[in-house]
Amino acid sequence: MTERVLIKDLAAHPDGDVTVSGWVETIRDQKNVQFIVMRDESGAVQLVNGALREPNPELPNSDHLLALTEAISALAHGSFIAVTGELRHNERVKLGGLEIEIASMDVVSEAIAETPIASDSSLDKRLDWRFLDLRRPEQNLIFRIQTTFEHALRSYWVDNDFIEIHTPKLMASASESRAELFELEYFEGKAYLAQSPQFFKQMAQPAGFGKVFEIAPAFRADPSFTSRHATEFTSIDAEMSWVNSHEDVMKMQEELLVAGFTAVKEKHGEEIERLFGIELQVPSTPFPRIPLAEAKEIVASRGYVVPRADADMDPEGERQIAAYVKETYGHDFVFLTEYAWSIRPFYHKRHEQDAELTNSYDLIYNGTEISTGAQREHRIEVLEQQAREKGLEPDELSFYLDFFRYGVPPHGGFGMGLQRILMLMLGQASIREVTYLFRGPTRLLP
Ligand code: AMO
Repeated sequence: MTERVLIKDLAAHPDGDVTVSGWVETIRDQKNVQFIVMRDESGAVQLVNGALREPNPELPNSDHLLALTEAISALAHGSFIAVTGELRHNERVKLGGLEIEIASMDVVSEAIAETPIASDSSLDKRLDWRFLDLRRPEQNLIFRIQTTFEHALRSYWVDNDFIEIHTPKLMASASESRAELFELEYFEGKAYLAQSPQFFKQMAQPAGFGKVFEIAPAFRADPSFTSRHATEFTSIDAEMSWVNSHEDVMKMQEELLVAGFTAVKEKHGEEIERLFGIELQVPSTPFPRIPLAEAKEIVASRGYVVPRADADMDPEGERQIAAYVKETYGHDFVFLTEYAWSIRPFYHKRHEQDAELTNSYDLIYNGTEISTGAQREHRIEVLEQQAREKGLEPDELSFYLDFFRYGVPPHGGFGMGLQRILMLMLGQASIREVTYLFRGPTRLLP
């Protein structure tokens, strides 16, 4: 057998002997000819065999051809096969303009003939059989896009002198709020799963790291079944020293996103258009910025009043402000800024001119929140006071408050949900579609 060739490389391969391997996607078993569409991680190719149904003593390889024909007839969808044959470029072949005439086929791993899911299966059923669902080319593309996107973010950060950190996910306290907290037994005591790397990414500031980032799991015991919530998701986090305000954080985040979207468009733009019917837009900078209070007025003037004047935008409010921004600025992103202190965590820095507001923002993309960012309060007395105001027990936070007692530069950062970005980028209805293995209140398997 010659060396395995990936299907995407066949177009540039000369006619002649090749070996390809992958799984059987479709079979057309006709009397005189058999066609297999075989897929691998890079694409699909048509394999063809001139069927021999009866022994033919005039053919020197009659036995071999008979056996091959029978083996193809017996093939189950999904089986993994390795095929050696003759590659022929032929414009009339719809699939990629080439085909391989099978010389020999090895059924490497047989599939059960009945496939448990079909193209019209429900999302839940597909997730039960996620490894089969992931064989679809759209799914394969999603995870290649994810790879490119994360790689571009990392490259941006590395080029800009950020240090990559890996903070622990087992914690002794809550990392955001006591709500949505997973508690687990930890030897003689209790531990909690990290809801965010918040405290430990901030620790890098007094540690003198300057600028840090992390891409890692975060856990939220959120019982909701919305399209945008998971109990475990991938959090993209950054934190940097010496920011003057949240504006510096937004500037970095928009540059970062431009780097990510540019890389995805360059590498996968055509396929995204072909498989998802979406022409990916690389956002221009600066992204529009609208103070939250003003955004609520704009939304109200469009006929939708966000319930509870003192609260965050609700999903409909987010959709409305995004529609306004799209109509007015032609932009898919908008920073909503200056959130009220009453709805922000204790570690956000209050506005110098107006203590009711904070130096913080949310980032909305295509009508859904993808990120929260802020300048942090770094003055220990103020931070302790803010923790008390939020009803937190400074004792329980002492490990965190200690970070601020030995000198710490002003700093700020953001957290951003990877799956939300992918969902919105690719026009998917739920983060379940873009999560390798989704975790929700009723899903721990597979
Ligand atoms: P926040 O709680 O807003 O902020 O989370 C940041 C981003 O994480 C994503 N996200 C989720 N994605 C899927 N399922 C969930 N249950 C879920 N919860 C959050 C969202 C959200 O915008 N420490 C702050 C960030 C900071 O200030 O640096 C934080 O965690 O995309």
